[in-house]
Amino acid sequence: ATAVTLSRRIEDAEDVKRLIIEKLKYAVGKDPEHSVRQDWSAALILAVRDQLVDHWMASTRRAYDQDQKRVYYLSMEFLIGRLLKDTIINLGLEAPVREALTELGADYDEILRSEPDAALGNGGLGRLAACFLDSMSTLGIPAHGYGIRYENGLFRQSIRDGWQAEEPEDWLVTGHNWEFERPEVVYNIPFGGEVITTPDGKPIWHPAEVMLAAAYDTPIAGWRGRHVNTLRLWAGKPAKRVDLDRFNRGEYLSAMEAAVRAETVSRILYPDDTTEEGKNLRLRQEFFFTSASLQDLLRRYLSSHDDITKLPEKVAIQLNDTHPAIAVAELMRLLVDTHGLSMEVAFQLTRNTLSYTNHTLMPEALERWSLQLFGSVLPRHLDIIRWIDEQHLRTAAAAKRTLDLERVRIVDHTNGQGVRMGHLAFVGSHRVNGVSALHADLMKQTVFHDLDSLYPSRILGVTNGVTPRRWLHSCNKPLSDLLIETIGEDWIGDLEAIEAVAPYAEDAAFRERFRAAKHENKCRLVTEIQSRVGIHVSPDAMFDVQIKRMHEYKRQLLNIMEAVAQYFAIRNDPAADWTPRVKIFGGKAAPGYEMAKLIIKLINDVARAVNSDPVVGDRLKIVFLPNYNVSTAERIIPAADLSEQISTAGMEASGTGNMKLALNGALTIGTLDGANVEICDRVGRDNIHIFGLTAEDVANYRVSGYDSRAVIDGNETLKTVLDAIGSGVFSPEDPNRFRAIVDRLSYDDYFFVTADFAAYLDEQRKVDRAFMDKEDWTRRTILNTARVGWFSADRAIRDYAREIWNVETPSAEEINQ
Ligand code: DL6
Repeated sequence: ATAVTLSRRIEDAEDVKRLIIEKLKYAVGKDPEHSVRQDWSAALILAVRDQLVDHWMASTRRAYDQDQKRVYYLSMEFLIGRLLKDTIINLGLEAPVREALTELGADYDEILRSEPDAALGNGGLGRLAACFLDSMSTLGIPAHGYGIRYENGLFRQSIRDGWQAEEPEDWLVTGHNWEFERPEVVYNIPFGGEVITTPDGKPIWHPAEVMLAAAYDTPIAGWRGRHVNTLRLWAGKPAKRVDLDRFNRGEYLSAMEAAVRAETVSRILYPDDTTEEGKNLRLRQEFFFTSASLQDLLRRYLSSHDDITKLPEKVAIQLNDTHPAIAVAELMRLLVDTHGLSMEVAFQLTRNTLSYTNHTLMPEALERWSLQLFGSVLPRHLDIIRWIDEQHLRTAAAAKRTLDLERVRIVDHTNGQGVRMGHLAFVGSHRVNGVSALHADLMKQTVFHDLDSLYPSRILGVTNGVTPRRWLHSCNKPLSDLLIETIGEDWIGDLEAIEAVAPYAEDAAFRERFRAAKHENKCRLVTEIQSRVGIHVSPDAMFDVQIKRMHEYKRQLLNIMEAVAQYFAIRNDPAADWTPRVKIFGGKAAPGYEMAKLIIKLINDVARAVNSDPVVGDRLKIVFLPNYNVSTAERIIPAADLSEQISTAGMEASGTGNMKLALNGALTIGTLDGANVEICDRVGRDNIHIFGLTAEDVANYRVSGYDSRAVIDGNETLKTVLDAIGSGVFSPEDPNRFRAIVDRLSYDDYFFVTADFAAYLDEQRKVDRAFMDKEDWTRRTILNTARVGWFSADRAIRDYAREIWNVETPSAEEINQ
C-alpha cells in the first residue's frame, strides 16, 4: 500500500477548492449548494487536516527509525482553543485558503469563528501545555501530549444582572473534526477492591471494577508544519455497555449504570471537589488518564525495545503539576506487577523517567488525598506509596540534618492522615521545576524547603514561555505584517530575533506605523465591545486590560477599587486634564468561589454607575467581557495598551498573559511577582510600571502581622472608596451586597489589597501622564515587544530538553532554514 502515491498536497487556491468540495461531498455528505457554515467549516478542517497526515506519519517513522528519545507531557488540561487558523498559518496556507473560500462564496473569517473553542483547561496551566505542544512540534521533539477528552470543557460564563451564571460548554456537539478516533487503542483501568498477598509473598490487586480508556488523537503541527506530534486524549468507556440481564428484566436505567459511571470520568473538566463525591471523581480522573498514558507509552517503548531497564534512556515523562502525580506509583505498579521488576529497580527507573512541574505554592492547590479515600480507590498504589515513603524516610533519617520527619513524609500521619501528592511527585522525580525564577526560589524557601535540603539540586526554575505563532503572528496581523516588513520573519520561529526591532523605537515613522497597528486592533475590539455588551468606547482611550481567572490573589479587586477612586476624582473635577481610559476585565470565577463571584458583581455594578454617568463621559469606561477564553484573549491582547499584572507578590507562580501582552506592545503595571520580575529585567525598569510590596515584604508581614484597619484609617481616598462600596453606593437596591468585601479588607486582608492601594494609585497616575506623551509611550511599547523574545515557549522547551529531558534540539538557524 505504501507504494501507491497518494497526494492531497495543496499548492494553490485551485487545490484548496477541489479538496474542500471533495470533503463537503464525500466526508460531510453535503451538496455545496445546500451547505451551511458548519459544513464548510468541517470540510475546511478536514482538508487542512489532510495536509498534516504525511508529515505526521513521517515524524512517527523518524522517531522509530532513529530510535529517538520521546517526551510525554501528562496534563489534566490542554487549553488549545481553536486550531484551524493556527494550523493554516503554520502550514503557510492562508493566502490560498482565503482565495479559495472567496471564490467559493464562503467567508473565511466567519468560518474561523465558527470553530468551537476547545476549553479543556482552566487557565494558565492548561494554556501553557497547549503552547508547549506547539513548541515541541516546532523543535521537532518526538512528543505526545496526554490528557482527558472532556465532553464538557470549562463552563460557559454569561453575566446576568451583573452576576456570573454558568452553563455547560459542549464543544463536541458539532463534532471535533481534527481528531482521529482509535477504537483499537483501549486500556483497562482498574479501581477499588483489595490487595491479597499470595503465600509466596506476592501482592495481587483484585480490583472491584475495571473500565476502559479509549484514545482519540489530534495531530499538532509546529511552525512550517515539518514535524507533527500527537495530542492523545482519553475518553472513559464501560467494559460492557449494557447489563443485558438487568435490561431484560426491564431495569433499563440500572442496566446502563456501569456505562454512565465509566463515561462520567471524562464528562466534565475538574468537578467541584468540595464534596466527597467530587473528590472521588477527581481522583478517578487523575488515575484514569495517567494509567492509560503510562500503559500506552510502555507498549510503544516495548514494541521496539527489549530491555525495560533502559526506559529512561528513551522516555521522559513530564508531570504537569500534581494532577498526574499518581504516575509515580502507577509506573512502579506496572514495572513490578506486570513486568516483574523488583521494587528497588522499578523505583530507580521511575525516578529517572519522571519529572514534575509545580505551578502553585497555594496550599489549597497542593493536592492531598485522605488515606481512607485513596485506599478505597487505589489500594495497591497506597501500598506502593508506603514503600516509597519508607525508603524516603531512611534517606531523611540518614541525612545529617535536623529535620522534622513528619513534615517530609509522603504519607501524612498528622492532620487526619493523607497522601501529599506534591511530596510524592517530588520524591518520585529526578527534576522538579518551578515556572519562574522567583517561583523556584520560593519553592525552596517554603513548601519544598525540607525536601530541597534532602535532595539538593533537584529543584530548578524553567521560566514559562508563550508561542509566538499564536500569540503574535496569528492573533495580531497588523503588527506581525509590520514586523515582517521591517525585520523579516525569523522571529516567528526564533522569537529572540525580534530584538532586531529595538532600534526602530527611535524612528518616528516606524512609531507611527506601530501605533497604527495598535489602533487597528483597538478599533476591532471597540466593535466587539459594542456588539457584545453594548458599551461604546473610544479607540483613543487607553485600553487597560486585566484578563485572567478571577481570584483574590490576582487582585481584580484592587483594580476596581482604583477605578472607584478615579471615578470620584473625575466627578469632583471633570474639567481637569484626564487621560481617558477603558478598563477591560475578562475572567471566570470557579463556580463555588463566592468571593470571586461577588467581585465580578462589584465590577459590573461599578461599571453600571460609571458608564451611565454623563459627567464622566469618555474619561472612564469599565467593561466586563463575558466568557473570557482563548479566542477572546486573541482579540483583546493585540488591542491592549496597559497590562494589569498586580497579584500579591509571591503568589503568582509565573503568569503567561504578562508575556503575551508585553509582546503585543502593552506596558505592564505590576508587582514584582512571578515572571514580572524577569520581564522587568529584560524590558528595563524605565519601560514597566512596578509598584507595591515585594514577596519578601509580604512574607515579613505574614510573620509580624499587618493592620489593615490602620492603613484604611490613614488613607482618606481608600476610606472613601471602601465606605462607598460597603454602604451601597454602587448597589442601592441592596446596600449590604458588598459588605463582605469591605469586612474582609478591614479585618483579614490576606492579599494585601489595602497595603498596596496607595502605591498602585500613584503608579496609575504615572501611567496616565506617560500615556499622554504618545511618542515616548510608543517608544517604550516597541522596546517591550523587542525585548521579551526570551519568553518564547520554544526557549522554555529548549530549557526542559536540556536540563530535564536530556533531549537534543535543533539550533534556531535550523528551524528557520
Ligand atoms: O505555569 C502556568 C501557570 C502560571 O503562569 C500561573 O502563574 C499559575 O497560577 C498557574 N497555576 C495554576 C495552578 N493550578 N494548579 N494546580 O494554574 O500556572
